[in-house]
Amino acid sequence: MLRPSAGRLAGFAKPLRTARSQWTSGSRATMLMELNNPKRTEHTCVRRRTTLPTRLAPESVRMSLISVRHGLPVLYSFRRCPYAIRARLAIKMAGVAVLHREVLLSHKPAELLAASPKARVPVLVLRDGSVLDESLDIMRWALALHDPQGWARVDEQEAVQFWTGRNDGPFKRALDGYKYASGLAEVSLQAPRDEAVALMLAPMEAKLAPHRFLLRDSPSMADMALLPFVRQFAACDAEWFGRLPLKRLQAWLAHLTGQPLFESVMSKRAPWRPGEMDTWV
Ligand SMILES: N[C@@H](CCC(=O)N[C@@H](CS)C(=O)NCC(=O)O)C(=O)O
Repeated sequence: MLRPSAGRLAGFAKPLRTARSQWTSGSRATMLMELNNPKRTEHTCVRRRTTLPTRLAPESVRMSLISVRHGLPVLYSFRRCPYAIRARLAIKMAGVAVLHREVLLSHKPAELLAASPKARVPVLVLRDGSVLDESLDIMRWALALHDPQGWARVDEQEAVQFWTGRNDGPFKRALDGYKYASGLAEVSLQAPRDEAVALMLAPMEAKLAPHRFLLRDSPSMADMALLPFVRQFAACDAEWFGRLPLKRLQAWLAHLTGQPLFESVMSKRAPWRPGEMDTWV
């Protein structure tokens, strides 16, 4: 179970090679080191179907010991964090087994701070001790190992960068302005809300006219990386969002958040405490 068969590994050879050219972030060196590590097969533990319970039952203790011995990557995550959600989506889609440590942002464990002084989630600590602490890098890492639905395509790299750049920059700032103004006077939330619609949601609506998803008729990394943020925007005032003349975007959001994949990465977990049994993603 924990060591992928030769057939599975052979299946990974192509995605691993193609993804290498897509990495442009600061963690590139770290990830190349990881992929060049001949032992990488030991942590690319793949479960095709995620049937294991998210909390380890007593009978799973043996499995847990095996996984610890094999040193699975450790994911520090926070359930509602949109960056962590996108990372979990890619990890789950790839079927890569990682140990999940749910974090309270108000009480971050020392292990997380030691791994990444940025003190943000998500953080993925790999078997060789290298660290990925940018959500998009974690997505690329997971999809480079296995990308059964072709979310990450080399020829879409620029488009993904365009959308995620706009999302993680100006849209996130407007979203925060809107979110934190919710409950205050209407006038203080209008400006960031309108800005978010103008710079992100309306252009997304336009992109969804020729095809069902942002770049094509099937979901890509762009869709999955933006989804948690659009969801957060919509949740600020679901009624108001529902009245927007953005029918394609609303259908896109409802469809993707209604998928079992999305639901499965949103399951509730108790915060991890040092010394406690880890759970699987
Ligand atoms: N650029 C980072 C951003 C991650 C981030 O900002 N995460 C937030 C939670 S949604 C965080 O950990 N904030 C630290 C805090 O609130 O203490 C990424 O893409 O992973």
